[in-house]
Amino acid sequence: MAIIEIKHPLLAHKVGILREQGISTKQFRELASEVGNLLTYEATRTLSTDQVEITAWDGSTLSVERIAGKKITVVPILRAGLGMMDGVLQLIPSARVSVVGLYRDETSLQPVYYFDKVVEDIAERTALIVDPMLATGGSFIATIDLLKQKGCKKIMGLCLIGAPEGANAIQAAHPDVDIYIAAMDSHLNELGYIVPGLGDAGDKLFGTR
Ligand code: U5P
Repeated sequence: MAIIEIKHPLLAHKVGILREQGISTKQFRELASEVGNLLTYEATRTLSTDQVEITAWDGSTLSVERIAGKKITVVPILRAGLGMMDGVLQLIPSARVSVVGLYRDETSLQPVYYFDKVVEDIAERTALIVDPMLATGGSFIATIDLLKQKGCKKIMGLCLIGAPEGANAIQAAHPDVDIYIAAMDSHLNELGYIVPGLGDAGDKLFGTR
């Protein structure tokens, strides 16, 4: 299983507003972050917990659950991934952040690498990649390649909207990686935009168009 579309009324509602023409930068930012938050809640269902003993309010010893062993690093793909990151960090406030800089060449649609700053102990952490749009899948695949090269063993992804082309590409390249997605759309147009989609997520988040 690699692509997990989360069906939830709150997600459907918020993604519907994100698609509206003329949405303000402020509202787009708020909603992208909220969807990131809701997807994090779903993706982290698979984390395992350990039992630990605490001293409870009345002085008694109590066994409670704590998220086990390996810690998380959030991996926003620059720049659009930053728009979902705050929502993720609200639920996992102590997560380290590993940034990967890629842009998509407008003609070839291939991802072009320009920067990364990944935590040193990546081999010990679960990576949670965030990028709002899964179009050709090139950006996600390049990021997963990079993280695996650095020794990362457990990788998940969060995405607002995906296209079947990208979903198939990830399933073929990295079947071990689960991507949690709020909406799966119809197809890509000739410019590599998701249809119906929401346009350019980076421009909407940063107000650059
Ligand atoms: N992208 C959009 N809107 C689209 C399609 C792609 O904003 O309709 C951008 C996203 O910013 C994302 C990147 O980071 O392209 C993913 O493209 P791809 O590498 O999956 O083709």
